[in-house]
Amino acid sequence: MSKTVYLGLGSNIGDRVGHLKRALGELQSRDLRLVRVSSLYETEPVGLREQAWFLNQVAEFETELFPLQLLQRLQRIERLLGRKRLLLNGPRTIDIDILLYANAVVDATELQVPHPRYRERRFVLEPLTELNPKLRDPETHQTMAALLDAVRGQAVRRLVVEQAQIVEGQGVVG
Ligand code: PH2
Ligand code: MG
Ligand code: MG
Repeated sequence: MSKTVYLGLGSNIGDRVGHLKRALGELQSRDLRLVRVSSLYETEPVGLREQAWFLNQVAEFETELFPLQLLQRLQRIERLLGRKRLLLNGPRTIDIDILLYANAVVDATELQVPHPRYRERRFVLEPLTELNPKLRDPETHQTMAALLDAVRGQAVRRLVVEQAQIVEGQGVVG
């Protein structure tokens, strides 16, 4: 049985658009199929404020991978794209987080799903709401649109880029 998962991508070092595109290209595979992607959002850093603005995006996938298998896949791709873990919440070439995995709640040491901080982060809720405003949080049962309403304070800017440019040559339409 395949599951619907939402992944959050972020980059604030170097060629940010290039890193997001490359991550989406590397993620797509037989057991992890891209369904659709949000627009790109330029977002003010949350947590550690003294760093460059991020580009953030959310992508919806279908997968047969279990959550911990998916996590390993994401970490391999982060390493491939040159991610170095120097500073908690610090600058990164690419960060790929599991935001939601179907209706599952996972509480392991290595992985918590839903992502433990996504409900406070406009840089995630804005693209999630763009993709699926009626989607409900498996724990609080609030919709993404309702969660987004609570975090309007953080600055985000939607970049107007053609979808075709976002997932270059990956055969995704619409
Ligand atoms: N990621 C963080 C910490 N802060 N801020 C923005 N705007 N975007 C991010 O992706 C981000 C962040 C930790 O993963
Ligand atoms: Mg993160
Ligand atoms: Mg992460």
